[in-house]
Amino acid sequence: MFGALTDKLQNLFSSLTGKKTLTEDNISDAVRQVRLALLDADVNYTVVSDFVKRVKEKAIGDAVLKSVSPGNQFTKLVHDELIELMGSNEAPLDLNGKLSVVMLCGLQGSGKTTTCAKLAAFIGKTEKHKKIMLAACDLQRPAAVEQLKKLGADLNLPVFTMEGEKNALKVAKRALEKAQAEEFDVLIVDTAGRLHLDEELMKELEAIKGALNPREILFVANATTGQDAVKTAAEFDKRVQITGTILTMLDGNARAGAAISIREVTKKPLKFEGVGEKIGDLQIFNPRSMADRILGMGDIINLVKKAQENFDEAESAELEKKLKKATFTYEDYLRQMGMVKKMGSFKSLLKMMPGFSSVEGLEFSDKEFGKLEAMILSMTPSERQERDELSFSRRKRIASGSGVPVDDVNRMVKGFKRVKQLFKSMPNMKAQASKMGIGDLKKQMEGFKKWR
Ligand SMILES: Nc1nc2c(ncn2[C@@H]2O[C@H](COP(=O)(O)OP(=O)(O)O)[C@@H](O)[C@H]2O)c(=O)[nH]1
Ligand SMILES: [Mg+2]
Repeated sequence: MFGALTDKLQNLFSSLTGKKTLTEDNISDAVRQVRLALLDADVNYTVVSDFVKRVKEKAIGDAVLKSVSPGNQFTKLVHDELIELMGSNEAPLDLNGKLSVVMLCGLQGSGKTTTCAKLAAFIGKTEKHKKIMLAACDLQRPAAVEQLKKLGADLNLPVFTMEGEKNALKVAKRALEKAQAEEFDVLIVDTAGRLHLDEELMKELEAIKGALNPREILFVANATTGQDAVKTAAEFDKRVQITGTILTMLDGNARAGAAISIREVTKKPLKFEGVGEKIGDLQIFNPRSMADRILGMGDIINLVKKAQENFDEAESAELEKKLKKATFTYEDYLRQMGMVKKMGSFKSLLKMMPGFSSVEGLEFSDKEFGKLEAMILSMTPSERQERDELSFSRRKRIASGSGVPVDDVNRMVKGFKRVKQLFKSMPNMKAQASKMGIGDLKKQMEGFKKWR
């Protein structure tokens, strides 16, 4: 995600691994390199200076206590400090009002309108009982109202608009009245993009805030703009006192600058991150997960979360038990692959992890899944339970039964064995995720690597 910064830090850490102890000299050198790498990644200057000062003090303090594996020690230090800088914990939305107004603001094109819809979908999923309405208060761009209307229609949620109205404040007030009258729980308000220098539009935003008294005023920041996003966030905060930030475009050429400095500069939490154009591409901002990604340690937390969302809990627990006892059958494999397919391509998930940028043979299209299903259904019950060795003649029979070449059957058998092996060598992912430190993370990686 943050290519250059991640590479530089990883090189630095591995160069420290060769050292016997952390001395004041090599600490100074390492800290200098961290400083340059962060500045290069467009992290705010003051934030960088304070950061490296803290890292240095702690590294020197640490060195006296224990002089083992300086590389790991230093990596852990930087990792911990990054987490702290980004807020330590997840910051949940405040939706505790009778009617909670959530207002989004920011520059043009930062992702506000899309994020309104993503947020609505997120709240709809996590707090199913809540009645949600969207309000289209961007009247600067004619297409903006249509855009929100379409997104709302896709989500089956009402979008408040006033055709022909030019005054955003009026629309905001009416939206609030309607939401109150109809007892909505959440009103998500889209606003026009504006520069903090545009006095008239900033006054409009203040007026909307005054009328709606939002519980959340979220600044939407495009992460590819680095420090510019941070400066703008601070300006918006001065005018309307934001309650948090949502970073968008983290799937693109994002620079780490915004993620690392925005909380420290505004003193307001990072609440969500946008990682794509689709409605589901929004996740809670997790400082530990972000630190992992910045340091190139893969994104285990989000991987596990995504897996949990899409895997049937009971069914996977059952499969896991079977795998441990080695009674995993081809039928289980088929079910497993069905879940993997639901989860999206396994490959894109594995890509979030270090050393996995090029995993082959893990993608499942509907067509491939159909083939897999046909092959497994062409097997006899005892073949499916691995009670019969799959000899060449059996494979040929399965191939003709399912209308595929024998090669495909061979590949399917190999896939089955691989998955069986993978899950045997993998510790229980769910239990691990919550209490994972760097050491555990590495162990987990080893599990995956062995399989590869
Ligand atoms: N890749 C990517 N695109 C995004 C993300 N969020 C929004 N977009 C896209 O960015 C463009 C501008 O978004 P929009 O919501 O209209 O921005 P607004 O002007 O702030 O309302 C649209 O094409 C969105 O699909 C994101 O997290 N990742
Ligand atoms: Mg918009």
